[in-house]
Amino acid sequence: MPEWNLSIAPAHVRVLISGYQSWSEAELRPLTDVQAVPLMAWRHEQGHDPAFLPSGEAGVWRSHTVLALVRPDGGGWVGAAKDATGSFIHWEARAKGDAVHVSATVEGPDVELTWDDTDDVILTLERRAAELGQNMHARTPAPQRVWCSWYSYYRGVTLEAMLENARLARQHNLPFDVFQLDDGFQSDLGDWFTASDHFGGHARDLPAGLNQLGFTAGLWLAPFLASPTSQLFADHPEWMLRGEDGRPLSVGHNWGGAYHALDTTHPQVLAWLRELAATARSWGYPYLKLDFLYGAALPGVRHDPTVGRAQAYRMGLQALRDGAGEDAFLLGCGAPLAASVGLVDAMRTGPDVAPLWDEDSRRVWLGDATGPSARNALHTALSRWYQHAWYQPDPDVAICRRELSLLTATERHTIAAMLDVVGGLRASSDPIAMLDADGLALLRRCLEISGPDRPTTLTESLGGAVTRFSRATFNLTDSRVGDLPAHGAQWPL
Ligand code: 9PG
Repeated sequence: MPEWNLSIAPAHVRVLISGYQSWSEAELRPLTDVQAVPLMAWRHEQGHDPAFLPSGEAGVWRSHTVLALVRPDGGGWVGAAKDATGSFIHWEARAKGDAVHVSATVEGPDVELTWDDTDDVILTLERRAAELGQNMHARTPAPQRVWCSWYSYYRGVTLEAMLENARLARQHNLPFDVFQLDDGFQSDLGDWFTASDHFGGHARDLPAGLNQLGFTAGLWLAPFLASPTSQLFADHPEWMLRGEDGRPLSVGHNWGGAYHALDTTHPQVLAWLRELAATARSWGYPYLKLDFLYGAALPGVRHDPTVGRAQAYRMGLQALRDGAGEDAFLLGCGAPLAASVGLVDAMRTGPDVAPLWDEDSRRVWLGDATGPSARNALHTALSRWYQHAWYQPDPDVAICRRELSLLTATERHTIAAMLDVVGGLRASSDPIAMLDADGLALLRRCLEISGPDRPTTLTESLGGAVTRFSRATFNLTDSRVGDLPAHGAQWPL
């Protein structure tokens, strides 16, 4: 296990970490702070890597794939991996008296790690991230502007609501590329080919109407999951990831209960995944949002015990890519980040946005900042700015509506600024009919493509994240700082 001892007082060091998967926190914090870990055990497998959790301790910070330590002069140390195709790379920084101790472990086949002592942490981290991207043949698609059904219709989405929003978007000449149907069209988790009762049709009935209006059709799938009530599980219990007792593991908690994960080392599972992606493609969906992907990488007993977790994950994702086709656009979500590079076009780089700023009770009292809120989404997506070298970052949707939302005008503006700074995929979920003139103007601004911005400093932060960029400054704290209101951004509209 590579280790480094740095003779620097921990009180002078900031740490920049990136959590395991899309929804896990990324942060820029004083090293002496506590790295929060959720109190509820089921959040460990749904928001983090249960095999390498956040420490829960003061002065101990864990990070996946990359780690940076920042000195007061802006220099510091950057740890990174050259490749993450079949391995998970775990970094830990630990305050020890007057020194900082760093260690790295590789789960899976050995990979080359890099450790830089640098006078410019920002640049060094960007260079090392770019190197990993090149080594893993990161995909560099054109930026997509996406309307997604989730954040206003949630599971109640209907075929007619999709078409109605697409018609209105066309009438208003809104520059969307993709209309993406999210969770709710399917009869059960795993039963993707049969429609839910409320959807009012079948997913295959939608693309033609969207195409006529000039939009590409997108579809959400959670391809590595199966609900205990699904036909998929009833037909193929042997396809599931198992516990030591030989029984299918029950993991996570969503859709009203726990669910199972597919064992992607099983050849029949890989064949099914190829067929699933190819079928969605044949229905007219060249854009797929592949969600809850962490399921294939959970610890468990696999059909082929010689295959590690990261490798098993990659095999499952490769099967989806093979089925969808080389030219399909794949957006990963709830996904181990670095292990996806080269197979996905875009990746969610933070928790879900919600039409509210923060949920203190869950974040502060339960130690869980992986839940849906504007604050959590901003905090994490901004702190992963360098990952544009790995995939097109998707920091989640803008919210421009005033109705059905607790966000203030300041907070809506801050989300828009974040989308500009991250410079990746643009998405919105607002029912178009709900947008007044101001809402439409803000949405148009949010859909303006820009390249990724760079931080100006990592030695200070307004709220525990990377908050100072060349094009905008963010105040993620709950108090005014100078001219910047709480939750505000200095960013010219
Ligand atoms: C559909 C949604 C949307 C959304 C995704 C994902 O940790 N969790 O419990 C958790 C549940 C749902 C969730 C994210 C995290 O949302 O990010 O865009 O597609 O699924 O069900």
